[in-house]
Amino acid sequence: MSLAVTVTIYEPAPPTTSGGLRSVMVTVTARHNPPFVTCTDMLNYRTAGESHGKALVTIVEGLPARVPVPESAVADMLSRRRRAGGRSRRMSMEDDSFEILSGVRRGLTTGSPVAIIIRNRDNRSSLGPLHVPRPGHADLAGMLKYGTDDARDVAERASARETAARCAAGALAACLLAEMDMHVFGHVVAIGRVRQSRRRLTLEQALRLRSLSRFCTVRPEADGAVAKAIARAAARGDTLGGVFEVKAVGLPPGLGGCMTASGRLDARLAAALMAIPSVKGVEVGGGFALAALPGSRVHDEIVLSDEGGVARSTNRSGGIEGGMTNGEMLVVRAAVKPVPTLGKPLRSVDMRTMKPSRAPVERADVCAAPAASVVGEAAVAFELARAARERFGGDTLKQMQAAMRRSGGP
Ligand code: EPS
Repeated sequence: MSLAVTVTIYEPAPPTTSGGLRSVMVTVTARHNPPFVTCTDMLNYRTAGESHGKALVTIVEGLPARVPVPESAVADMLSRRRRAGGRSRRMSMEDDSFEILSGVRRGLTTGSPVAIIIRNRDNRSSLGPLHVPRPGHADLAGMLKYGTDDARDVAERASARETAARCAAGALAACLLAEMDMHVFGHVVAIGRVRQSRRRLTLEQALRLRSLSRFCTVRPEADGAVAKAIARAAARGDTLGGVFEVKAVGLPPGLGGCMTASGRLDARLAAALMAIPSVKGVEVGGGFALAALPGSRVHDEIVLSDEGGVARSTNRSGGIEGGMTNGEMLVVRAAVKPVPTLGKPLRSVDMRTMKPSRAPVERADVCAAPAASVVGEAAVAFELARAARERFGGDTLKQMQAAMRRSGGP
């Protein structure tokens, strides 16, 4: 079926005349399966909610229609984050039960925004003021920014509780990626000084091993050493940091871009990871270590593959060159600083009296790196899904899958 329509367009002014409107005739071909793909809303999410408020809310816009979203996918991501070792008693109080309020019908996305609510069990509105800022927390910077001597409102939003809502968004993104055979995997590689030695594993093996580890590592046999390190820190009134790694497989070449600064996928991944509370550093592939090596020992040689295409003999670039995926496995790592709320607190100042004081001791986690590894996985999944939406468009999952096949992706 063809349809003739008149469109009025604005013509930019040539240097000597004024601009004007002009009508042109265009023919629109309407078919059942349009040969073009559109992407009306790029993938985005927002969260609302405070640590001890009534609930956390996530709204995800821009998912294509008809993506299977089993509730178990969201439940699994939330429960992995909640159960990750090193947390405070708060984690046994919360159950992170959630409700999908919109955008999913009979287990499939409809294309409309997906809203998810996670109710807080510990929803005390009666928490007292916080006049002494904790070094390393958002307290002092937030007090100065908002012109207050009470950091409670700042701390309530800056709290890592909000990352539960990010995990819900990431779980939806992972559902979309899975339909395109892309899979994201986060795991802890170090807690304090306890480092996990590297291990070559298939995704299935890694998933199985991680499910056996309380600390989200692929070395469950080392859980004892990690637990000891965390318990020792807690007994000293101290906290620990760590490093997590996120890998992604099945990525087609060309996610992200090199034409604009904002298109670069490595920059976007770094921003998403740095936005996780307590993350102080991000590296891609060989990362900081590459800076000390000559180019000949850094760059991944391009060789002919058995299938007649090209392959890489190594993957020191971590799957990204020029801000785009190159078809290899994505490897990113993030450094998580120790939790700022200490049992044996550091020096600070009472902002009401301006007298020296010790930082307050509040219930808090001892080590957030295991939970952060789940949040990191969610964050990377979301950025990859966003980049895939940009590259493949589509109002429906099928259109997106077809566009990916046409692009020569796997
Ligand atoms: C947090 C402090 C702890 C954590 C909380 C983040 O909460 P509370 O002060 O109530 O003991 O448990 O994290 C979560 C509740 C969560 O779900 O991750 C902080 O100050 O950042």
